[in-house]
Amino acid sequence: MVKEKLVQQAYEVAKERYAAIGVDTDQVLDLLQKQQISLHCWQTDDVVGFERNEALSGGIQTTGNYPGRARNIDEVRQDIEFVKTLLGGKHRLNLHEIYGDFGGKFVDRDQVEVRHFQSWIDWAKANDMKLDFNSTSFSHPKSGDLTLSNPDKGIRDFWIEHTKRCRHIADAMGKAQNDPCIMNIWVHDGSKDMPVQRKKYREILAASLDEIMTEKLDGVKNCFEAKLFGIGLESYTVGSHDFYTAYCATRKQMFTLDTGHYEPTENVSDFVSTLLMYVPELMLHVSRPVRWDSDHVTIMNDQTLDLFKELVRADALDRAHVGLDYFDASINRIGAYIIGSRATQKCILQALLEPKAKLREYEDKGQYFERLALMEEAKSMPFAAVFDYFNLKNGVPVGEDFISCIQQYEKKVTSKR
Ligand code: RNT
Ligand code: ZN
Repeated sequence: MVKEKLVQQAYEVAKERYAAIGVDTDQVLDLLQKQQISLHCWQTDDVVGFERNEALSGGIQTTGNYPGRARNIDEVRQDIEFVKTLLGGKHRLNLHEIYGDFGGKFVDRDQVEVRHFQSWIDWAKANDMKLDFNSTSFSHPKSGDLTLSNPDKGIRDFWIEHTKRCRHIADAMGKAQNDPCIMNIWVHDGSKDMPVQRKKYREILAASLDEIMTEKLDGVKNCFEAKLFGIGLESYTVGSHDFYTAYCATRKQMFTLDTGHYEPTENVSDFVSTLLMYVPELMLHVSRPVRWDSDHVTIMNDQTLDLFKELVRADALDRAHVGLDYFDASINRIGAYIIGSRATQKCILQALLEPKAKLREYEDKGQYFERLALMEEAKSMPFAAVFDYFNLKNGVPVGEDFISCIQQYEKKVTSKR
């Protein structure tokens, strides 16, 4: 009770402080309330899925063996249902094809059907969540180094068939939820050492993608994820940033920007404004690279803040779909979920609380000292009071209170797995 009162009082003070710099916190809270985050199902089980129960391939890797990994579809659902109770707002669930409900049978990737996801569609409806989807070209005997860009027609056709089927599944999800399902296409295709026919594989990839996209399906919106390199695929990535920027621009498709897929010294936010000029929408994979695309848990760091600030400054937050993409197996996986989702919300909130109008005015007048000064001041404005109030209003734990909730869940559920 005491805490509630303090949170309310702090919010009232914060509201006045923000009003003084031209920011309406109630309006911002409405925007944050509507901002959905697509929760990546793969944080629950280290990207293993239910197909063959094997560790990852395809140049990505989880490290750590903290106990409590979700081992089956019921445990994944149980974890997501719990995660939902700790987050303010309404969120989506992002599934990979390997998380299908295969009923204990082996279903190869070129055989997957909508019916393998019917129980997810029903579950999502019952839990008031919308679904997003991903084709899965890694962790399979035919994954190798090249999938959709493979010169071997047999292998290429296998993956084309898989991805087409995934579009049908996503379409069914979108239609069932009356809102397009965002389907991401990421293939790890690349090479450990220097290929001499770089153009050839890129041409094949573009042709495969064009073929996959021929059928018009209203329930699905596709997005294409670019990458710098994968483990064991360091010298060449077929679907590089320039490849997908050009592909998405010419095909008018959504581009997936994963914050782990850039050089450590690059600031991802710098790519946003250019992409927004030439592609219709962005899908974000909010992650945290540490020295490489390590997929550490997202935190409220400068990179993530800058990304959302850039989107808000460009009036384009509504053109971005926010998703998470990290997989940390070294700490409590549910804790990792909440830390990353809440950090993302905090970054979005801070971006929305920036005194945008005033900053633009200073810039237009060439008042650069004033612009920098206000930017700096905005950083230490009481945004946390607004975030606490958001959580209070949503009836979810405020501040560090979520730690004990996760400890209880661990005691009762995950430690028994
Ligand atoms: C890999 C990509 C991709 C995957 C997920 C599991 O580097 O970021 O998005 O992490 O599809
Ligand atoms: Zn990603």
